[in-house]
Amino acid sequence: MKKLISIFVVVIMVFSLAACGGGASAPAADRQLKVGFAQIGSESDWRVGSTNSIRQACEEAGYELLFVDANQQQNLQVQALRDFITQGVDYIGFSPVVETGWDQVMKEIKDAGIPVIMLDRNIDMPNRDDFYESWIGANFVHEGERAATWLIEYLEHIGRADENINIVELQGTVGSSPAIDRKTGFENIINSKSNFTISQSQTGDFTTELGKEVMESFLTRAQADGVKIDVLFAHNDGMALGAIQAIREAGLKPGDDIIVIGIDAVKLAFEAIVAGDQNVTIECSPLLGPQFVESIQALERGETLPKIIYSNYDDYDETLYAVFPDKYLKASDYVDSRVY
Ligand code: GZL
Repeated sequence: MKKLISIFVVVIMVFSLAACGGGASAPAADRQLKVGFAQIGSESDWRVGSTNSIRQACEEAGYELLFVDANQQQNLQVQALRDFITQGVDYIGFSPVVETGWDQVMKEIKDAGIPVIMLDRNIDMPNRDDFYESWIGANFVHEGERAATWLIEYLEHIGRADENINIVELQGTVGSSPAIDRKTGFENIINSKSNFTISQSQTGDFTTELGKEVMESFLTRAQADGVKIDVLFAHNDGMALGAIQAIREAGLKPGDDIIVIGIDAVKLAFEAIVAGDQNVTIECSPLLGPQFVESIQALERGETLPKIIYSNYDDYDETLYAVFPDKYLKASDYVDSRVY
C-alpha cells in the first residue's frame, strides 16, 4: 500500500536555477550534466505522464535536458539521437517507438562513447545489451496475463464462465514492446480456454482516435457476421476510451454489453470505471523519471547497472483497479488522487 501512496505523492518541482556550469572541458562531476532524451511522442495520457516525470526528475537533479518529442515517428527519433551525439551529451535516454531499426544509430552512439539508458520500451538487435547500460520499465507480459486472469475471474463472478466468449483486441503500436508482450501475456492465459476466441485484432496505435475508428470497424464486421462481441481487450486505456465512444454510438452499453479491459491506469480510465463504461485497468506507471536519474547518478559514481530494472510500481498485488469487489482495488477509492 505504501507504494500506492508514493504513486500519489505529487513531486514538488524544484526548479534548478543552476546556470550552465563550466565548459565541456571540466570533468562531468564538476559541471552541469547534459542529458538527451528521445521521447516517442504525446500519443496518450500515459506518455504525457512519462514526459512530465522525466522533465521533473531532470530539473530536480539540475541536468541540462535536451528533450525531443518524435511524434511517434522512428526517423525523427533516430535524428534526435544523432543530434545528441553532435551536441556532445553526457547521457542519452530513449524510449523506442518500435523494437527494430536501431542497429546503426546505436552503433554510432556506442562509438561516440555515450552511455544509453532505455526507458519504458526496448529495442531488439543482436547483442543489444552491449549498446545500453540498462532498460527500466514494466513487465508487459505480466500485464497481459493480469488482464486475461481478471477476465476469467470476472466471467466466473457474473456466471458466464462456460459461455463462448468472443473477444476483440485493440493492439498498441505494431512492433512495439508493449504491444508484442501484452498480446503474448494475454494469450498465455486465454489459450488454455477453448471457449475464448479472439475474433478480431488490429492496431489502434495507442491513440483514442484510432481506437474509436477500429472499434467501429470491429462492430460493423461483427454485425455483418451476425455475432456478438463480448469483450474488448485494449492494450492501453486511451484506445479503450475511444472504443467506448464507438460502442455507445452503436447503441450498446460499454462495460455491460461489451466488457472493456484497458491497461495504463490513467485518470480517465478510473473515471470510466466509476461511470460503469470500463470494467478494469491495470497499472503500468509512467513515473520512471526518478529511476532514470538515479541510474545516471549511479553511473556517475562509477557503478554498473543491472541490464533490467523494473519499475518501482510493478507490484502486481496492488496494480489492478476494477469494479470487481473484494479481490481488486476499487477504482472509486483512487480516482481523485491519480496524477496522470
Ligand atoms: C507502456 C507504454 C505505452 C502505454 C501507452 O509502457 O510504452 O505507450 O501503454 C503509451 O499508453 O502510448
